Amino acid sequence: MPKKHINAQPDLVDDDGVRLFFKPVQKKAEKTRTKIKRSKSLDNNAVSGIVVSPAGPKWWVKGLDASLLCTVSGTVDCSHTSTMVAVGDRVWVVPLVEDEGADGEVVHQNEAMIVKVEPRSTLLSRKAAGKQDKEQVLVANVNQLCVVVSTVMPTYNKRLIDRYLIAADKGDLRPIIVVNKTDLLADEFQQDVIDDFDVYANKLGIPVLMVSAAKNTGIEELEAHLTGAETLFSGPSGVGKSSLINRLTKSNLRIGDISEYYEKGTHTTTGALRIELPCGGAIVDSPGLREFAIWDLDPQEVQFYFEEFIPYTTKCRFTSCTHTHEPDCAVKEAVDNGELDVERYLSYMYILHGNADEHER
Ligand SMILES: Nc1nc2c(ncn2[C@@H]2O[C@H](COP(=O)(O)OP(=O)(O)O)[C@@H](O)[C@H]2O)c(=O)[nH]1
Ligand SMILES: [Mg+2]
Ligand SMILES: [Zn+2]
Repeated sequence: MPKKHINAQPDLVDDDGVRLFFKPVQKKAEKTRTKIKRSKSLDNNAVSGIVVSPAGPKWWVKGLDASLLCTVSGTVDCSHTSTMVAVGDRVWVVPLVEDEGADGEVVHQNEAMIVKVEPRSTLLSRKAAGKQDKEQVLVANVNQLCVVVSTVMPTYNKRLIDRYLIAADKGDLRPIIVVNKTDLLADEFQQDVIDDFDVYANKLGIPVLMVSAAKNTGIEELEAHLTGAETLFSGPSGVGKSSLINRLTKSNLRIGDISEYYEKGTHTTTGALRIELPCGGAIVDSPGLREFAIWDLDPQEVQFYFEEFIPYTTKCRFTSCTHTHEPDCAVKEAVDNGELDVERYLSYMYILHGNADEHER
């Protein structure tokens, strides 16, 4: 199975305003604000913490006994090259002492400077918004991806689900599919939706949970899947991610108006937020990912992410078969006779041809 590549060309400033360590020559003024220095010995005052959310150009870091507002400047010890700091990163910070210096600048007690970012065990990235061909790390060190969709309002989109599943596979994240708003579906249609997810639950072995945040059903089963894990909640906006997280964590995230809030322009960042679960583990909430493009995927690789195709791909007449137009293609035959799911094949075609489905956002 092909794995993630994180060898993106670093740029001066990434989308969240984090200063990276390579600089284009034409921007000399920005030089040396942040330097990377490997394996430098840690400051005696450094404390460890986890990055919880962005705060403009700064970051909230949760230490053992306090939350600290952290800047990334000066010298940072860090081994990765794309997006220096992301939500979920394990970091070391040096608290800033109350400054009585000549410039009279007062530094608040809850402020600190990130001096080291630990290597990431996993990461989920996307192509940065806009034209630039650049990787943006959305979240680090999660080990599950919970794809949240809803039965209706909005109706789930399988093209998008399959894209998320590829992202999970690339990032080594265990996938879970949550279908929320079952309360909006008449009883006689519940089974139809369950059948529609049969390929995921029974062919691919992915947990598919039917839940309702409004009616509080299925929440305990969901909780059992989340306990002790670091789980990213992803999915289109409006499906009920925040509502579910509020149910699970007794927190008070804003419901309904989050995406509107982000679209108003005051907050253009994709601000993820890590929230600890009372039962152990944590959830990372992320606003709807508008341009969820799969980073760094070669057309020849796409078929390997559709693992149920693999027993058939070896039976195609041509070893280089793309399973699109070739004669004697075992994958197409299996789709025609119902052995392979036609919707999964459709997703394969969309992704292979680089088409984002109009409706998937
Ligand atoms: N009927 C129904 N509405 C829900 C459910 N979960 C969330 N909602 C509503 O869906 C809208 C979007 O919810 P929100 O949690 O903000 O979705 P998010 O954008 O994915 O975080 C709000 O109006 C919620 O009240 C549910 O299980 N059933
Ligand atoms: Mg939300
Ligand atoms: Zn083929």
